Amino acid sequence: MKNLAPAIFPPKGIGDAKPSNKAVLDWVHEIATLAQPENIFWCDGSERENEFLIAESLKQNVLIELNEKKVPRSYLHRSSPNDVARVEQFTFVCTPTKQEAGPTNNWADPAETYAKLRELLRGAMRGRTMFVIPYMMGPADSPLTKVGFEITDSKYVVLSLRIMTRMGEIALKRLGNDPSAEWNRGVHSLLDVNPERRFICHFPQDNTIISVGSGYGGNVLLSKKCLALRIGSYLARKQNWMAEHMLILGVESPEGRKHYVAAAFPSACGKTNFAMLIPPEHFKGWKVTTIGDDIAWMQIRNGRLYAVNPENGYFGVVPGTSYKSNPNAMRSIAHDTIYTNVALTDDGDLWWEGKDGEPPAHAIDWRGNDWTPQSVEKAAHPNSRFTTPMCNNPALDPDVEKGEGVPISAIIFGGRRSDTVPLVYQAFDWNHGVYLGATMASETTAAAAGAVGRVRRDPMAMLPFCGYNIGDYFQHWLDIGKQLTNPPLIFNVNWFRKSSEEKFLWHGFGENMRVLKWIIDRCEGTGGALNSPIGWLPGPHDLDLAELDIDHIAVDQLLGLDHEEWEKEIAAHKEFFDSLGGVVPEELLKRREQLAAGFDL
Ligand code: GTP
Ligand code: SPV
Ligand code: MN
Repeated sequence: MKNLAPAIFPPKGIGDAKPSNKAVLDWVHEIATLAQPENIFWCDGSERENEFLIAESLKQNVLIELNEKKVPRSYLHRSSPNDVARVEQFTFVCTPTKQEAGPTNNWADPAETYAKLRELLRGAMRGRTMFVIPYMMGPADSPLTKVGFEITDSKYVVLSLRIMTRMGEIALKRLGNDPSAEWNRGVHSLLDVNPERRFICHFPQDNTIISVGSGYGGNVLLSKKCLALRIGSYLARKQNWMAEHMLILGVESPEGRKHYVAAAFPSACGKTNFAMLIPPEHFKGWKVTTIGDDIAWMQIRNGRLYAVNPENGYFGVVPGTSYKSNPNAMRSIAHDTIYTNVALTDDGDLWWEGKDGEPPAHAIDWRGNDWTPQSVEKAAHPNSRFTTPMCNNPALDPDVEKGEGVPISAIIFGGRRSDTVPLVYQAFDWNHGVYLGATMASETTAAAAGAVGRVRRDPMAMLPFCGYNIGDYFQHWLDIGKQLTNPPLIFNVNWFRKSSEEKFLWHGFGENMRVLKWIIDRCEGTGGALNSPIGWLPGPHDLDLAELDIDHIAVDQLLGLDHEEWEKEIAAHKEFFDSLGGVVPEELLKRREQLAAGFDL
């Protein structure tokens, strides 16, 4: 079998940034003894190191060169066709008891799992280089910030983490030399990229992650879903903060009043797009800025929730990204970006479904095969991704590095629902908002392996990311609410409702500003709304739809409640809660009864 990650031998001064914390050194020694790499490369995240690793990656075909004029300092990576998305069925939470992992996680016994993984890792890095990556999640001066180390045998992981996290010296400084300091241990090995030996395992009580057999984003960039969400949520409950699958955006009125909102949509349901929204012409003078596009860490300060983005870059969905749908993303990925699983054109540029302009007459598809517009196969994989530093984003919020975070005025939940769920509505209060989050559902997407388009409950968009018992997670939300004297208002949105002809009823993208504006109006106490059984709904005149090409029938369909659909929906809430086997807090069960009563059910 072809060696997937042959060793590299750096010149002097590269790959020798050995940290001094003894706990880290002992752990690296332990893993090296087990995996037996050819050599150890201590990463510092420097420009020189990066250039060296890019050159080596080009030589070994881990990266493919692009046209320097079209996409400066950017590269294409192709993952194995068997390895293109998160694998929820092979993702485990290994708490001492099954009950701690709860009904929504795959649980495995920690001792047995460590033993199994040790066998898989034994000698796994023979002939390969073992990279040790120190990284920091969160702004340099935030109390929420965490340090992690990732050991990996993948250069793609090193190059990506340099974009996605604050890597190198800054992390070592934050950690210091105290051997008992809190830090995350992450071990990754490609092994032979075989789906039968692919496991993403979390040991929350040890602050440890071990991932083997994959080379794809969310499975191997251990900073992201593994640390910032699964381990993060576990730590957050213990330490009384929140780790959420949320974008964070700033929205400023022409008068200069600014609010921040956080929004939880499931994977591939619009977070990056919403976080980079450009208001339409009609909203001249309004400005939307990005704090983060995927993950929010929030803490309580003076009775309010404050959020930071733990990440330093965006790992975003490529297909559908265009100057029409998301100009800020297009500008962000125009340079210094790693692309994964998109198509390569004959002139060294990139192509994907939904990009501006005409498709090329010929390209090489994401698998490396010839492609023409007549091909049945897609040019880019539906879950193809860009990895780009957040500093590339023209709409980056000036307070993104602020350690205390930004105050959150509203929390928005949302999913992909063809029917039932209106464009937007507001929860009656915090606990009702927790109910909205706990019962939200979405049609599945290509971000995870498996069927696409199937409606599934995805509480707070955290179903694949909550690192402990979902019942305790709901309770944590309720407990946080009790400590807030000035809680964010909570909303639910659905950009994806369809007409009977299966067409989206709502324009989406920049036009979502109209919904955001109503949300801000509600926060400021000025927006109108109608009381309904599901929450506060905007009347057709409460939303500013001026200069939008939409008829009143579509508006009625977007904002309407269909009694039969809601009867089914409420039954599905009950079925979901029942399926969790008695862990759902009483308060949420009560809210369901109230909702049913509102529909005379
Ligand atoms: P993850 O990175 O997987 O967490 O995804 P995400 O939530 O950031 O989703 P993203 O913004 O990347 O959007 C995913 C897909 O939904 C893309 O193909 C977008 O073009 C599409 N999309 C985003 N916003 C809208 C919208 O408002 N309306 C419609 N119809 N599609 C949208
Ligand atoms: C998601 O699936 O929600 C992502 C992409 O943000 S990944 O990092 O692969 O999880
Ligand atoms: Mn995500």
